Amino acid sequence: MRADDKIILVGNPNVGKSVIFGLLTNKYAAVSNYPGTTVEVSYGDMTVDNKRYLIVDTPGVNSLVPMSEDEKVTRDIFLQEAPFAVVQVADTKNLKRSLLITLQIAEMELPTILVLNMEDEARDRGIIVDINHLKTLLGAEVISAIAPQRKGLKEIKSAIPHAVKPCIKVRYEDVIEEYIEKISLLLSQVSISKRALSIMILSGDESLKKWLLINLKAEVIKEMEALRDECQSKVKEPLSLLINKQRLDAAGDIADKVLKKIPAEGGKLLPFIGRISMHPLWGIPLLLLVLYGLYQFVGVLGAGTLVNFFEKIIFGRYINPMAVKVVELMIPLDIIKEMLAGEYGLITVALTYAIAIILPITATFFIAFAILEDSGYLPRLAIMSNRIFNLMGLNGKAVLPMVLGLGCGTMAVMTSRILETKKERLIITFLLALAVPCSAQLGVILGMLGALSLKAALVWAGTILVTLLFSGYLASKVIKGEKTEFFLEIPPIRMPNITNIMVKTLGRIEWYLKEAVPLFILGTFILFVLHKLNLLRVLETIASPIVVNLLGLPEKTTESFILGFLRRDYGAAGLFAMAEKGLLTPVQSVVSLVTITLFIPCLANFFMIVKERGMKTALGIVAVVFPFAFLGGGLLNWILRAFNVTF
Ligand SMILES: Nc1nc2c(ncn2[C@@H]2O[C@H](COP(=O)(O)OP(=O)(O)OP(=O)(O)O)[C@@H](O)[C@H]2O)c(=O)[nH]1
Ligand SMILES: [Mg+2]
Repeated sequence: MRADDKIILVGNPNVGKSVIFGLLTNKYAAVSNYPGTTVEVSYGDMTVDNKRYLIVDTPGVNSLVPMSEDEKVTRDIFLQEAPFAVVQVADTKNLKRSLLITLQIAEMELPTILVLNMEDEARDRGIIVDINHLKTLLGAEVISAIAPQRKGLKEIKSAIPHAVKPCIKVRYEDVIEEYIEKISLLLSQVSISKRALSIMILSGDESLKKWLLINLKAEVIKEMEALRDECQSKVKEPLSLLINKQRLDAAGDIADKVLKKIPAEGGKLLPFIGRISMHPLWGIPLLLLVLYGLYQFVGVLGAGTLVNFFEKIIFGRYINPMAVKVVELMIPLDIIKEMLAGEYGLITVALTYAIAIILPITATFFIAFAILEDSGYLPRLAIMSNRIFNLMGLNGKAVLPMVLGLGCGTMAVMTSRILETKKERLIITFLLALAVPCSAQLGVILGMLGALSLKAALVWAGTILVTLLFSGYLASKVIKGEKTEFFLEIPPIRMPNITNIMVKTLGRIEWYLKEAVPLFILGTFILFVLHKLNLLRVLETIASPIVVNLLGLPEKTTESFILGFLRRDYGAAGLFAMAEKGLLTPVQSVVSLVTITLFIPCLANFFMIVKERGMKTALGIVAVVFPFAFLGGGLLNWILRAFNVTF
């Protein structure tokens, strides 16, 4: 058995690569109905005929000449690994676009299998592909598939050991061909063909530079660059454009030969919903409906009914009294007793908050969010908000990470890789840290606001939105860099897949229990220690000018802010518990909620920012966000009191 037989799964964004990866390897990779779900490579094993292969799932690409960071990840895989074969997953509805990538892989001279996925949706639109003819034209295996129904899966598996190099070849115009030859002569053998690499170099792919510097001598690179400039001087259009155009023509020719149109047989309802969801006017009632549904499901069912049940009944009547009794009986030391079941007890506070308050809320939010992710609504929301985001120097594509931030800011920082410029990525990271509440926190906030009034909810949402727009606008003025054109692939509206939603929700709950709950226990323990050393009082006194005078909150709120350092949702949960006990007036509730929403990102998010943008940026963001949160809360407090607003 050779361990190095790698199979690379590639294709355009949102075509089903991760579904196929999951089926081949029995390993779950996130699947959603929007482009850019996968931004990092994942690996899994598969065995065919007693032979093991390593399957590599990659971020979707529109071309193997990368435009954004996630596309670069995929291109780099080709340069680093010499794959045994490439499985290209294509959307049958978009054959021409897919063939553009097929031609690039063929240029690399790698054994290839082309999977024409989403056959069901293509058929609904009356699109049929002559598979046999396409096989002959490409000189490689072509398999049609409907991944979620496992159709084509067996065929893919059994084709992998016999994959062959496609024989199709794009001939570029003579000058380009001449220079491809010349540059090839300077190259030594790499994992992809010299011809493919020469074409990449001619395309002027900047992101290739680092790799070239490592693998070639400086004078060779200089010579190649001179050749490229020479070639450029002999043609009118930019070489990259010309090369792409000629490849596109070739892809178009093939598509024309194999595509057949039949009468469409698909339903009308889903496409109709898809259209109105982006309509400048009708899109708004639909958005309100979605928000209302979210509020009912997360705010009323999750934060109301379920929390009540878990907190008051399960924990309040059974677990906590029992824990107190058991601790009383079993533990001899008073201090340990207090640590487990006292005012800052690990069982009576940490577990109760984590399991009885936050878990039901996050679980309902995870379900709702997974449904939205699977339906294809999120990219449509991006289109709708394009204009607002333009004000902030961002395009609608940036809404995607923002909306995903409502799920989890940490993941969203990673998704910002789909944005093309550094400026956009930086602004998004900043806004995510400042003003986008994550699912856990949002749920708790919704729950608290639900108990107050609609007016309170509107004031909270309004303040956050104004802050978002204002700081986004400022950031776009301060941070230098160019703006890119808006281009976002809109997938069709699909019926959400129950299994996928369940797998995803369970995966996220598992993540929550494993990573978040221990942190919460740690947070409560820190509070306990501070309390025992009498430092809590000292801290509260130090924070008093800000918490009491500026924000107009009770001193005890400082504890929630301390918890908020670990995770913002714990901060919110602390407030939730205070409000439940009647320690916060409605105005104080709203002010504290706004402050905790704007509060610094949680630890996990902070580390992700460090990983993606570097320590300096991360610290810079915290240094801006922290005072901003208190100033924002303070300002709101002042306005609410000045105008005598009640809720
Ligand atoms: N109707 C239909 N839907 C499919 C098919 N294959 C995948 N999907 C859906 O298409 C969406 C995208 O699937 P993913 O596996 O996440 O796509 P991907 O290619 O990994 O996407 P990125 O990681 O964003 O590049 C999901 O909502 C899937 O459920 C298919 O054959 N038919
Ligand atoms: Mg994927």
